[in-house]
Amino acid sequence: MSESAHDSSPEMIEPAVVPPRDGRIVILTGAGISKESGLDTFRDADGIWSKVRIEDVATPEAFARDPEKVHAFYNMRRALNKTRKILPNFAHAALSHLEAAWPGEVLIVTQNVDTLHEQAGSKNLLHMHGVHAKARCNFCENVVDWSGDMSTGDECAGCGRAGGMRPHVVWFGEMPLEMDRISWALSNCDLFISIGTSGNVYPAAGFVAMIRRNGTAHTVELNLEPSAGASMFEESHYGPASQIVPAYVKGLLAGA
Ligand code: BJW
Repeated sequence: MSESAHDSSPEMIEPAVVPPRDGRIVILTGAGISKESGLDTFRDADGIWSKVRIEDVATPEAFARDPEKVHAFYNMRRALNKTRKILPNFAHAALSHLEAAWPGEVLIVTQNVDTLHEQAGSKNLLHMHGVHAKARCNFCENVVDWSGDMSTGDECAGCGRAGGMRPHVVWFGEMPLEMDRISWALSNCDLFISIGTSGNVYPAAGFVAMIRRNGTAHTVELNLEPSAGASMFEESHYGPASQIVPAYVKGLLAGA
């Protein structure tokens, strides 16, 4: 079945398929869900990668070559987010409500390095690309909360060595986090919903194809516009996340 719609400000979206009441739901989120909270996406016209080159700031090679440049990029983003008063929007709130109200299990796998899902109250959450407000020591792998600037002079609270602290985010060429738990969840879910991601970055971009090969779960895309992988989804709804996510969640819970 193929269902596709451009839903403008709907009150409720009736899902094409509602899983059984004890069904498992996996939700993949990307930068688009946080856009209306005031955070930039990566690949939209005004996105982060329109202002800096990935090769300069988001690879382990860039960090090895010029760590202060990479620190300056992340310090700038951390500082900017503090001044902007970034808060969860209706889409984050709707997913938190879904987790609380759905009789089965709901897991959010987010590519986002912000913490808006947890601020909205989501509990069952995996950050596959890390967290912006954390730092990791390259020497001992110790992970700590980090809210201010970071530099090559910072010492690790775990091993005491200086020069190894880096943002706890996943750069290109690095293995995303929690992949074992994510693979298990993808293989054992009844419904897979992808929200606010352009479908350009692997392995997340390949999740829908993996699920379609297994044929175990219904697949839904909720995005502002069709993503790179749009044709892989069995159902899709397009519009701002703050509108279509609450409307879809309302329909899902009404059908449960
Ligand atoms: C709205 C909206 C609104 C707007 N409402 N929607 C060749 C082929 C295939 C793969 C590769 C290849 N060469 C290299 C690779 C692998 C590489 C990769 O995928 N490269 C591609 C670019 C080709 N991937 C990796 O290296 C990853 N690691 C890896 O693969 O390890 C090996 C492995 C093998 C097997 C299994 C497992 C692993 C690591 C990727 C790391 C990504 N890191 C970043 C930076 C994080 C830190 C930071 O913030 O600085 O993560 S890059 C950036 O992209 C960030 C995001 O999480 C990620 C995804 O972006 P996202 O979320 O999709 O955002 P956008 O901007 O792209 O899209 C936003 C969407 O929202 C758009 O569609 C808008 O329309 C929509 N939108 N407003 C709803 N209001």
